[in-house]
Amino acid sequence: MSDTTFAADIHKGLTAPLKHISSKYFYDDIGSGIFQDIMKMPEYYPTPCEFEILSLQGEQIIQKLDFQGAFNIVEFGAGDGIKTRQLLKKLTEQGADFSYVPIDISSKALEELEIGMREHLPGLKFEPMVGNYFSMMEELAGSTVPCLFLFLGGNIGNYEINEVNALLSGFGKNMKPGDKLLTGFDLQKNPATIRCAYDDPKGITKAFNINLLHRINRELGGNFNTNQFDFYSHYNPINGEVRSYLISLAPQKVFIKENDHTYSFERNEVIWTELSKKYTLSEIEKTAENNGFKVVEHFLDCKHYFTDSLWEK
Ligand code: AVI
Repeated sequence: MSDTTFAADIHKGLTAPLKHISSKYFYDDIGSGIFQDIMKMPEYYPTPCEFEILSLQGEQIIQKLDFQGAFNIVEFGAGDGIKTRQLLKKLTEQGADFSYVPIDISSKALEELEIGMREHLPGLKFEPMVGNYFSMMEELAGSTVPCLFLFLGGNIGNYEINEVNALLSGFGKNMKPGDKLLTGFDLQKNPATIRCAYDDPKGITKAFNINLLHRINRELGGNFNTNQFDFYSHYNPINGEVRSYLISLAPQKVFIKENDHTYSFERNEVIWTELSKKYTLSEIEKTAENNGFKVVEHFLDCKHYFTDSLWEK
């Protein structure tokens, strides 16, 4: 079945002066599988760093929550939940009275998450919500139970600054005084370390990007010849931005049936596919302040590559 929003976004992106495809389209079933492979690559440090933070500093994070009685842990886009499970395990061991409320637009993703959680934490109160973040937060806003909101994995780095502010201020509007938000931010570090994480020698990240073209072929009846596109990723240590691109290797035309449109590409023309912004601690603090939050504490891994930053409304 074709998706009209996807088709319209692709048309808009491929007819813009700087061609682009939103990174949210990476995550069809195949792309999500490739992302799992990325997270296992030795070069992709964010996953083990955040795992370390949640495994070793769970107790300190819990102490800072300062919640009395029952509370909710609400997670935006939990993925496989392996990192979150480290924190939930600590809470369970301490006998905390909490419900885990993962929010996702995919009910399939939530069903898979539940299987993994139940296997490891059989007594967990698992109360999934299917929908978009803001409407689900509005539903939760009526409850008097304090909430810890989780936005982990460094996903915030994939948003441009205006989107970051819209997202965080939207979160803030739906939070009660005393509610907390724990957000994963990838930190600026040796540029070579970052470059290797986003341009791996086995070409897994390239396959992740090329899958966008396969997805257009599959779902929108495109005729991209994916051998005629390469992948290029660039880290700018001045502004902390990794920007990734697909590069057209030849002058070529691509027809997308769903849009009944032919798109032209020049040799070496780029399609921008992803922003992955790396932050400094002072940028994180400014971002919190600009959106009405107070930083409670930054929890960093031992290499200081990544932080889960705890904020209060
Ligand atoms: C999901 N997101 C935080 C990943 C990142 O690091 O920006 C997506 C990714 N793109 C390339 N490698 C991983």
